[in-house]
Amino acid sequence: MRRLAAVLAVIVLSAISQAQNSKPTLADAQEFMKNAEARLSELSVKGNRAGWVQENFITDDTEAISADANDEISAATTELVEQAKRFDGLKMPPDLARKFLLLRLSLTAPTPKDPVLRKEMTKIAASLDADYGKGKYCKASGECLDISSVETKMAESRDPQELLDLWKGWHTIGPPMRDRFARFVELSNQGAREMGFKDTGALWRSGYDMPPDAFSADLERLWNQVRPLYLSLHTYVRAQLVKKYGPNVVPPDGPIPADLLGNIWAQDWTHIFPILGLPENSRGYDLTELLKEKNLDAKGMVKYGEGFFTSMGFAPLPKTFWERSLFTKPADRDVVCHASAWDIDNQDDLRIKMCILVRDEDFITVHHELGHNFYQRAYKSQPFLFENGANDGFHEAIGDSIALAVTPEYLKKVGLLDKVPPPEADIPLLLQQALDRVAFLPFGLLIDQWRWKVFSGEIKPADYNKAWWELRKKYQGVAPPVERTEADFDPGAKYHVAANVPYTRYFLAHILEFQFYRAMCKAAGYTGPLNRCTFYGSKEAGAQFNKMLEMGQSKPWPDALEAGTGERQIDGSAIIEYFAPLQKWLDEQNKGQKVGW
Ligand code: X8Z
Ligand code: ZN
Repeated sequence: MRRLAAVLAVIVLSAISQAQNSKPTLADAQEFMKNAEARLSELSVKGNRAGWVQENFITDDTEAISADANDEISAATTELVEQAKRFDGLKMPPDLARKFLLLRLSLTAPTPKDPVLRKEMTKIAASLDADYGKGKYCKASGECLDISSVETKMAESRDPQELLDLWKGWHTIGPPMRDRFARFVELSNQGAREMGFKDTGALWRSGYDMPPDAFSADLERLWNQVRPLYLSLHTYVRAQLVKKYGPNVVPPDGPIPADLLGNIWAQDWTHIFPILGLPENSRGYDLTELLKEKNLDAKGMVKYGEGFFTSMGFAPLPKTFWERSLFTKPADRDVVCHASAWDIDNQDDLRIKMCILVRDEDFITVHHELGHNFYQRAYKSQPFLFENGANDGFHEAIGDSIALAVTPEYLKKVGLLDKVPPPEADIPLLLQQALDRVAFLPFGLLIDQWRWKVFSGEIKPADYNKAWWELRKKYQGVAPPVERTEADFDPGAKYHVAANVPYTRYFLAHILEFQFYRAMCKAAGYTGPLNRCTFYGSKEAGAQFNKMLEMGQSKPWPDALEAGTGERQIDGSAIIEYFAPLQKWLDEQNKGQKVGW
């Protein structure tokens, strides 16, 4: 009898386990995804609140709270990715299959399954972000400069000694991050491998609706398209800097010292316009001056940004945006000043956090950040996993494409400028624009060329800094202004490395934004030269743009691109067309000069 009972028990148990192992159905997958999205959505709100507080009030406690919240998100995501494996091979409708794909890609810092290692990693991530936010250059005199002061001084000073001192000073924030960064790379790679990726870089490259290698090849194609334009600009700027500082400081046929370009990372050269050999008033106006003349404050600048979007038919920002955003640097505490846009509840609680200065560069950045917020609101009715940019480059390009439409004609329309400058001002205005958008291109590309190799192990910690400068020379044609060694960790002095934000998105954005801009000009019925087009007030342009925005990440990005522009490829022809008159002019000026370094 006993034996029979035992046999029966075995039979029953094996039937139960068979039922559990039996092939899951489509209904199971739908149910799983519904629950997964609900759980992640709730955790993301918690994570956003913790992140907001941490970056607005940097203390040991807020750092710990934020690390905990991220730990919870990572734990849940890793667990869901693991559980989702049982649906591998199940035939699903494209929408659902896309959600499973996006779930696997959703962590930019994939964590190991082991909770001890996972906690170690989320703590490191929070501490690096906080270190950057707290970062200061403290001089021997005891005076300390935060990033806003360093940036202002780098923009204004023309004294090579002072520039060098500021450059070296800011880069002292890097070395203390080095060991934690290396450990972060190890742990995150372990997490990526456990999810089935070769390493974290491979995971990042998988987010573009094509195989990761095809994406790398596409970047190369785009870079080759715009590289000649960059070289023309580099050659002209270098020749002018040789005139200003002499051949002993700036080698006429070598890379440009990275501290002379008006920006601590040499990624945006707009501030050196006055030393580039053009007459002082050649642009017809100086946006910084206009903003100051109008006595605009930080909030006033954001109001102008909002006004551009509403003129195109977008609804105004909610009241809470104005109550909860941070527009100016608080005097009494450390905050992460690096500008960012937030969508706290994945619905209407939109905010920006930015230490705005009344100057042209920040006017553009305000539009950049609002672009994120208007995108977020446009896709808020999508399911949770589709609440994102078509790809991350789209998210970065929205506000920038609006900022391109901040032309003299626009400034006149909104009462910031009295008289539109004559056509002769076009070259100076285009040069000004190129110092921002074209100078940035190689920088936008190289950060992740470095990080992808760091994640793959091709660049070892012992070569972090050497490899960094090799890439900066190769792509940007800049050199460190003073000898560097492996006691330095210069990548850590850039926010996105410290905060683990992927960077290729900005390279893509700087190409896409011209495509968006050209398409909106067309939608607005504009037919003149591209660089003078504004679509301020065009409801047609707004409606067309919105078609792309409201899709979020629900479809592969070429579908979204098509909805917004009629094109299916990311392509440099719009940026080339925009700058064509300038490139012709630059090449005439550059006759007889060596191109490259
Ligand atoms: O980080 C940003 C934005 C926030 S997403 C201000 N940008 C990059 C940078 O500052 O390095 C915009 C341009 C490139
Ligand atoms: Zn951005």
